[in-house]
Amino acid sequence: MKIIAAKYIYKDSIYYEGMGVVFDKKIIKIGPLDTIQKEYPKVETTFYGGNSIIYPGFINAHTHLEFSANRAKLTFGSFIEWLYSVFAYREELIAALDRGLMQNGLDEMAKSGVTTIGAISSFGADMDVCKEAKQRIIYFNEVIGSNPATVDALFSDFNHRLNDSLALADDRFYPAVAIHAPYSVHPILIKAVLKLAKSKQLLTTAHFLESQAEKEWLQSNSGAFKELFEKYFNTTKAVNTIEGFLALFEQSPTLFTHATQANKEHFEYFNRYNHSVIHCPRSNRLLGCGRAKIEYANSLLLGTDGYSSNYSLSILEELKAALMLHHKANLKQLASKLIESVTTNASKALKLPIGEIKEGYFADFAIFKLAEDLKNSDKGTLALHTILDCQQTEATIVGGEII
Ligand code: MCF
Ligand code: FE
Repeated sequence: MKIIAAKYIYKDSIYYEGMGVVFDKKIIKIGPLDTIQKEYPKVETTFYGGNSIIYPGFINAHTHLEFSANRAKLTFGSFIEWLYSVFAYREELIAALDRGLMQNGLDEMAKSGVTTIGAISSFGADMDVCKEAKQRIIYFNEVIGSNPATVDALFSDFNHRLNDSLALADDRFYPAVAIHAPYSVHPILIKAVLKLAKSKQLLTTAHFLESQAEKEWLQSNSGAFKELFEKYFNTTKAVNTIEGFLALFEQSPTLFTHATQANKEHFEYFNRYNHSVIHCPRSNRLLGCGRAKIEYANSLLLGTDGYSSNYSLSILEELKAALMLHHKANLKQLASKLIESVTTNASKALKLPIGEIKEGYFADFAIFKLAEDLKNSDKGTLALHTILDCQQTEATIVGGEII
């Protein structure tokens, strides 16, 4: 058992002073430090100092560890050019992948305060490293394929990977399901996979309306995707419409990633069906996809995406980028909302006892020290200064242990 204390503790979106937390693998009690110390006199206290903040461990809801070998092979700047480069270099990137590269990504996330990771697995090459990771992993087995002739084979391959991951499930490793995107997965495959996910109560995620080209293809079978689909898949027609795709998810609250081309009505639809949006601002910028209208999302989460479309997996860098991208938003309010996107909102959307400092929840913490104590104690700026000033944690704790 341990006690930790700091100048501030972030709980229920409020920065409390003078509090301590008692925990072992899970959080046992939160309360005024002196009361807690009297109640647990034999338990040692670590106090992190004057300008420290204890947050629940941050959640990076979307990354692709299997693309960790990419630095400059994939083309940035335009989504369609990026997609062509994925087709050209996918094999090379997978061949260059090793445990060390994926572990570096996990370590980079840990330093930035990430204690739970949504890992999209396209091939299953990241299963071992995720299983042995120090953080908690939501392991999203991806299904992809738009050719109806291959649906059975693809489902069987997906099912195999899913079952392998289900055999490893525990409170650090949560198997789940990723449907790649509306342009790349046949509705028959989507239905089969969602049915399975529902029966096993697995979380679901999907890339959605990431680029202008994707939207054009889904709406009118035209635009830059047309040539690509003709060339690689010998087809001139999208397998889903936007509305048809979304309708498949009505019974399955889902985490939709990107949504840069989603309009107000799409966001209202997400809100109505308890879907969440995972925002990946750096990936969106680097692939030329534009700005997601996050102001319309009720449940907003944040993701770094992978090295396939980013230059680091630090969630602190992602928070900074989000703060800069949405330049019309009120600065302090946006900062608070972004901190919620990596804590409370993710907690609710993932339906796990994480992302909040709450009795009975996992003892996962991200502890930061601000560059300077905020003399005027304007708590409205604590979220902002966490994002601006912090490059890494003082300590990252998962299941009660420093990682
Ligand atoms: O999120 C980014 C951009 N959008 C879509 N897919 C991916 C991203 N990073 C990696 N991917 C993967 C995806 O999971 O690349 C493949 C899929 O396996 C691209 S689709 C041919
Ligand atoms: Fe992605």
